[in-house]
Amino acid sequence: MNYSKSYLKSEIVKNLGTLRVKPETASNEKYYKAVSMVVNKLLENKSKHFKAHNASTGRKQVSYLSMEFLMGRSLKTNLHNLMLTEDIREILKEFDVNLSDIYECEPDAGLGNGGLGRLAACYLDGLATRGYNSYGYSILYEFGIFKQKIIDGWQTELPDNWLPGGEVWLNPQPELAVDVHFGGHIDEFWDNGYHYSSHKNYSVVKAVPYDMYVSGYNSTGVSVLRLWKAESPAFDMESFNRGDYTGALGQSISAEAISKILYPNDNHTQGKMLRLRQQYFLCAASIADITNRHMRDYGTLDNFAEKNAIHINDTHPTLAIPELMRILLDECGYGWDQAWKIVRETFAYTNHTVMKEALEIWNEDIFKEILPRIYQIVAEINRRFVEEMNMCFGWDQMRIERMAILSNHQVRMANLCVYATHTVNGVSRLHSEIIKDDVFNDFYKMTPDKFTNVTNGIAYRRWLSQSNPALTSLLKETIGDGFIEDASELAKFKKFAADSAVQKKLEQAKQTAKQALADYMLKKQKISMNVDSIFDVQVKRMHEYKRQHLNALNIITDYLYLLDNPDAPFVPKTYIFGAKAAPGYYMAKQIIKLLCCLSEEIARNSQISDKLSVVYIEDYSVTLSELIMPASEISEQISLAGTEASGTGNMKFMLNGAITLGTLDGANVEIHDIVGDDNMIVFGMTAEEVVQRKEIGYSPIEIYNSNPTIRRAIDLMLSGINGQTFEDIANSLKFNDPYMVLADFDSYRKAQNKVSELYLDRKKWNEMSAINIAGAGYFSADRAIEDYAQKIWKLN
Ligand code: 26W
Repeated sequence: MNYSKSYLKSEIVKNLGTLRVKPETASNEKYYKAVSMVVNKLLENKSKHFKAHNASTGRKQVSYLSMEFLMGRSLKTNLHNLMLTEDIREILKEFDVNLSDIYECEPDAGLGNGGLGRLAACYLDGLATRGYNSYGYSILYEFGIFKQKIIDGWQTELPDNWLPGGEVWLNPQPELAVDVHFGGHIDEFWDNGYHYSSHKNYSVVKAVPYDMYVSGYNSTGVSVLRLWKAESPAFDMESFNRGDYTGALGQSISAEAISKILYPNDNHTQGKMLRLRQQYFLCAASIADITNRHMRDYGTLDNFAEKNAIHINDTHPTLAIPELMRILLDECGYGWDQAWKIVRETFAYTNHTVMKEALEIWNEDIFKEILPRIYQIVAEINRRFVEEMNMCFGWDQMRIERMAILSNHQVRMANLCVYATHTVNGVSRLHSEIIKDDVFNDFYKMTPDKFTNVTNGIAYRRWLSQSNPALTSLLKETIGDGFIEDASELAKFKKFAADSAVQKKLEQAKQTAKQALADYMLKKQKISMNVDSIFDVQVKRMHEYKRQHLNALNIITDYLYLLDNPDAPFVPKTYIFGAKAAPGYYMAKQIIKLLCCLSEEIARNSQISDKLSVVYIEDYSVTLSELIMPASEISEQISLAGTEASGTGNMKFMLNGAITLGTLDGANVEIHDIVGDDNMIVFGMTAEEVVQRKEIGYSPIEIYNSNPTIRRAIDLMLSGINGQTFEDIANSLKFNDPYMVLADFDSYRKAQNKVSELYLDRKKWNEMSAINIAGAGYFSADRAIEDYAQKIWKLN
């Protein structure tokens, strides 16, 4: 579809009118809204055409169920994907308005915590670009991931009220609202030799869908992200008239709570009732929507699995499985075996973490109380499963116990997922091996063919052509513009890696981006940055397994070295951090405080601060990552090997020419495969060595006692940094060190020294940088989606 500039201009003016402002006097906010309304309309129209095409060809539909979609901003990416950026820029110029200023008026749609939610958002882009018939399903949280404010080094959380600026992208579909039932009890009876059950006394929550459109790049495809808002059903007049005033009101209060706020936990479950309600709300509404559409198109669910692939993004939407069983059994009259066959051919599941504390387990009594019918179905799935297992492995009751879905008064979501789906995948090669060898080993032995790998990918245009214009022009000049559509063409850049003219421009592009980040930090946090120092960056959620405190320990060591040797040669470094901690994760908040205290203490020492500085970027977000990735020179990916499932930030850094300083963990392994030892700085134990080291017994206190460098750094935490002491971190490292920070410290420090040495040879450095950019094509979401489409969803 082609839209003329004059048409776009008149539409913008018209929408300003709707907003009751004149073009001459409208604020940037109003322009942001008006332009977004125009773009949203174009998307709606494009989506309509795409849906009509899909319906007429009877194509299989992918439904990606996820409790999180970390979308970030929409205007810039939609303009880019619709190839309208330049037209809109010129139109706005005619009104004396700057396009990049109006981008800044958009809040992030922060409907996710971190990697898992951002991956889901990237996949909507990939699905649309590859032209697949796709829906994302999630919850319309009124408040997304909290805003982080650091007060005296301590994280505080503020509500993220994103809807006032964000709702221009939401298209309500009230006619598609569905009811979701909670609580009550099940009446069972026999009639004519048939067994019936009926759900009584439930309370109703209304699920209203709001659609957000995501255009593909240079394709006719559009993904629909359908977000469910919870509402109380029409006021309960009956209870009101009966005099049950609180009952009539009470229902509406609890209904709306369901879509109020995103749980801010990453990799840690708390087993809260509201969270279970959220999960069932998403699953029941989405399954109703998918089956309703299918019935409208085909009039039967017999061919449901042939026409639908439903993907479960981690275990959070597992309840979609028993919910589809419920629809087939209770509402469509299928027998168990028929229904089970449809279910198993429909669902696939991705695991995103090996952390034990992230495994979702629900208390059986709570589960039964909130979801009585779903509980019965899960219990029956478990009964049949255990029966099946007893026939095969009756001699191994321990194994059956480990694999059971119900056990110990708990419902184990991961076991249900693995048993009920046709395919289970991990998110990087190493992670997929760990799943088979460890996390789901019992299941792997039973059904090895069920397990596969799809290495994660990113919507790379967001972090390259939309965020790094200087690098993008250099790439266009050297390899043409094919890479914007086909990431594998980035490989062509490799032959320019040693070209000194290209290297010079590459270095200039990096300098421009570093300056942009420095400008932002000065304006926003009143912090000035030395743009001639190495920008060494670790941005991701704050978690002990990601080892931001290993990074801190090395900085402390640098600091002590410079205190002793103020005049020693030292390659200037700026260590940059950005991370949110789960609000209840005390140790993570302590690590934030440690980093902030280090930052302040070092900044006060003017002899040292031009060589060494620490910058903590407040409120890390998708939008900030778009500023940070282009400015980065070192990508810190330093998790303990075997703990980070994949990582996706690592891919964004590489794409922007940062050198990875990392362990062989997650997708770092694949980055290493692509660029080799010469172009990545690897350190630390391998996943195998970690296992061995734990087997022989790991004693951090022995390292502390025998390694004076480590001892001195930890002792400084105890004696005080910027007037604060950090006993909890120090003692955890000395006496427990669950993520083996001390075991990897020496190796990490050597790697850091190697960074400084390499940076002195700028020719070599720029060459490494170019080789990383050239190697990043594999990590495109377009490729990852193609892998899912072929290996798992069987699309064509
Ligand atoms: C319910 C608590 C909870 C919340 C979120 C448990 C687990 C999660 C996620 C699974 C955590 C997560 O985001 N995992 C990340 O997924 C990314 C995308 O696959 C990977 O790149 C990261 O390595 C992984 O940590």
